[in-house]
Amino acid sequence: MKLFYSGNSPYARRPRIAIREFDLMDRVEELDVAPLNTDGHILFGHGPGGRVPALLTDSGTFLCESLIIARYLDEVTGGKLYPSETAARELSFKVEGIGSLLMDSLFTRAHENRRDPSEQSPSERQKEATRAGRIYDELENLVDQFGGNVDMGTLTVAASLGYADWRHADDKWRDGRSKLAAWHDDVMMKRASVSETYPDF
Ligand SMILES: N[C@@H](CCC(=O)N[C@@H](CS)C(=O)NCC(=O)O)C(=O)O
Repeated sequence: MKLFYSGNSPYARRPRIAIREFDLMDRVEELDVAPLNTDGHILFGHGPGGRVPALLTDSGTFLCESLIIARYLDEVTGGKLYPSETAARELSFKVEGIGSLLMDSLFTRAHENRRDPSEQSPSERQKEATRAGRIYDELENLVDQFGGNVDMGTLTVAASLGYADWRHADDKWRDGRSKLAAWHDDVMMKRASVSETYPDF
């Protein structure tokens, strides 16, 4: 398999962490395809999206969207990416959903921040900043429940918080959220899968 990614993409970091965490390094070749959206870019040879992450399977199927890639890698590993027990599995899905919401919100705001000032929408930025604040708080409340788990739920939250460190340092998401901060900094960042893929900035 080939995984197409770009350096600090939080979406691509999800499968990149999973590949390291669930012993897929010898089965997946990672290809950094930055910069994206250039004329004749390799991704356009496979499909219309041009986004990372994307996975080319061994049988030649091109998969896009991080959630689909996680589902596929879960199948490939015989179910290693999510717990099998029902309650734990539902918690993992719940946490993955919240982590995904955070990623989308942070990414939207970062995109907005980088637009030409004449095109920026202060109300959109505010809406997403408020949403991110609510999600950080929810994660602080939930971390006692999920903190000991290593699955696509917790790995997605780690990827989102790392992106917040890079693009939204002003959020200061650790302030007043000591349990979430300790989980990210002292538990997740101790894992090679998480520290090796942390954004470079
Ligand atoms: N919903 C997609 C989002 C992926 C995404 O937006 N990736 C960004 C990089 S972080 C990208 O490829 N941007 C290039 C573009 O939108 O043309 C997923 O979950 O995989």
